[in-house]
Amino acid sequence: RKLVTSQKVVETYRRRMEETKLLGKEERADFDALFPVLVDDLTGSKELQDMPETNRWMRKVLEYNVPFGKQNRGLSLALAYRYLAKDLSRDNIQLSYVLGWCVEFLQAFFLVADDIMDSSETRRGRLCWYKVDGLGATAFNDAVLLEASVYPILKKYFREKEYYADLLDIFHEATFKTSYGQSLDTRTGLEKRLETYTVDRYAAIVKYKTSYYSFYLPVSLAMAMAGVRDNKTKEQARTLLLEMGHFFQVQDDYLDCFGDTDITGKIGTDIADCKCSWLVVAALQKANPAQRHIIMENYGQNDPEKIEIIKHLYMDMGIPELYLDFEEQTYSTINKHIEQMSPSLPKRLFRDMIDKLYRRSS
Ligand code: GPP
Ligand code: MG
Ligand code: MG
Ligand code: MG
Repeated sequence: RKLVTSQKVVETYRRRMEETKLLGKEERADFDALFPVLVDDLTGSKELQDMPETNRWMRKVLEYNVPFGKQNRGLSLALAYRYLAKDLSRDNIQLSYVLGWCVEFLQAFFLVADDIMDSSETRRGRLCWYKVDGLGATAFNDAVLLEASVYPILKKYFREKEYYADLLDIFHEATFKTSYGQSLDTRTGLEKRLETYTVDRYAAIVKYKTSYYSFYLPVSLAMAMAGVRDNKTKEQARTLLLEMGHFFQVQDDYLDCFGDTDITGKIGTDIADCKCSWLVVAALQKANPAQRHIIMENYGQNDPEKIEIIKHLYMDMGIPELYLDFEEQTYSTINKHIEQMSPSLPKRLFRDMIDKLYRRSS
């Protein structure tokens, strides 16, 4: 196993992240510049001045867990706002960045919690937060801190806006749906009943655990900010964004098994955790009795030899090729759906988003 926390790996990972980010370089610099401001907002409030050492802890939690990702969600929100807004003022652009960071805070909360549930080792090229300094279960409260960070920021920057209540609603709904998806994901993995690993079960898990918060949430927040009120328009965007989310999670599942850890920044855990991954669903669908037996005997156990057996079986069964086919076909279907969208929606936004995902390796 490679030493994933070495400086070189961290640098490779960060360079790769820089290359693959959405938005232009300058806009990204403005976006990045806001993060320390928000950290100061959260940890420097008058009210919490009697908690100096916890403010220092909070700073550490934020600085370790929030930046350093691809920031796809935060940046796609900013991009969406640019395409959707009728009057693009500097102030509103800044506000879209603030909102983008709020999505990144929520994402950091999900990831810290997800890594505990999935018994993962690394994230974004470094140790998972719960593995740092033996934090263990204490990291659960840090996940709560990250989620709770969203709301003081929303209050400070958006309280006076007519769309403030919409923002709160959208965040609450996305969190609720994501926890539903995560619940089905983790319980399916625990029960280990491979007969339940169907295409429908897979689609339900992914729609809830990933697509809502990763794709619908950022665009839906940008729509609220930009004053897009038409329900039909919102519904159309939602359908397409959930489709994109499905595409994204299939890629995530592929990379968990066949990705390069130096580039993804995380060591895969899906086989050991008996996850209802796209790969195992595909393999179960086309397995003959002997292959099914191999899956039954070896899937879902934290044993490097058994994990290797599953990986080899996937290769023997042509699952990576099946994945490449799926990626090509889905990419073209999604592009077709983008072209069919109503003219009231900015097609360029969706094209930019799907092009960032196509053939991704991180
Ligand atoms: C991705 O699953 C889903 C999430 C990160 C949502 C977590 C939701 C919670 C309510 C905690 P994954 O485990 O495949 O992601 P990764 O591969 O990045 O670990
Ligand atoms: Mg995980
Ligand atoms: Mg997970
Ligand atoms: Mg994964």
